[in-house]
Amino acid sequence: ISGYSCYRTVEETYSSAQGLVSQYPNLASWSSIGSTWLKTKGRGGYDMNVLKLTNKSTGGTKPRLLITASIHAREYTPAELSTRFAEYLLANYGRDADVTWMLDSQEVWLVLQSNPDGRKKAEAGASWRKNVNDTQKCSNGLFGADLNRNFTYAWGTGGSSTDPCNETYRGVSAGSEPETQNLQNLIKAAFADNRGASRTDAAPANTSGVYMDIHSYSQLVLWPWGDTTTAAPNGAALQSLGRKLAYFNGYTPEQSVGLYPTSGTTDDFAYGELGVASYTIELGTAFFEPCNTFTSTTLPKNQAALLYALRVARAPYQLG
Ligand code: 0X9
Ligand code: ZN
Repeated sequence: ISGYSCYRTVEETYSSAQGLVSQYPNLASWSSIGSTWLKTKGRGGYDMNVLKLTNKSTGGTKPRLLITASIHAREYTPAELSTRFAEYLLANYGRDADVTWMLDSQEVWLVLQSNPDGRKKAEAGASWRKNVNDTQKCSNGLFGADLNRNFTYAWGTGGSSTDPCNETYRGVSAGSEPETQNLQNLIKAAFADNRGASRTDAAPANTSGVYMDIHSYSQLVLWPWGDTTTAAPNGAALQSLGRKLAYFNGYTPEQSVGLYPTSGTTDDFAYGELGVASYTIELGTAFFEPCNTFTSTTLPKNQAALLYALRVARAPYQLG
């Protein structure tokens, strides 16, 4: 559509990522994290992939920033922002001292398209949010599970639907969807050394890593919990970094329940299971906005926020 040509399709996103790996073999890798729902059924579908960025010749376990983008199919802006962020980091390695230091000492893992089956339906013209699991038929046509209600931590504790035809359908069981399982395994791999934060017990102050799940839209920076107004045990530190991120992008920072109650979400899983500093960013003012406002506003403001998240990923509860 004219004015929106900046949003790469699933295939274009994947080929851009593969192009980066060929261009920067010492800095980038691209690997499958598993199959989408359609692929598990042999009905087409996709591999889900992670793009990992770091200087491969400097070793040791490095702190990580994990970004998942566009888990909701019609939210195009997050995938494009994340792809541009990867391109920015690679293009500036060896040129910009800050970027060079960050890729020498830290890692960025990006899932640029977190719901490629759904995204394909959106690209075909549907206003699609969920995955495309059509096991349960829907007269309204809105089958599928909301992947951001299907994660296993405190699944089904409010703010999700038991109706398979509802846009916030939580799935038949906790972690039932292959996309959820692939993303949960990746989150666990990224932050394997961490221990979880329980409802009452904070993650240690020296916990490393930052997780960002990027959506559109509403101009928000959100952090756990989503299913209770009680502050998370690391709430003060989560709020401090959340407010700092909001300085960069100009958005409103708040605990996610303040938007509306949710459960089974990405960020509550990452924080609850692994104690990692976890945020949901809601970009901009539309699922996808005209390319001129994306390029002039949403991209630079949020690139700055992502760079800050990467800068503090070695100790977000202390540096953030
Ligand atoms: O409802 C959602 O999943 C998110 N909004 S969206 O319009 N992109 O669908 C907000 C989720 C906020 N809650 C948590 N992140 N826990
Ligand atoms: Zn969303």
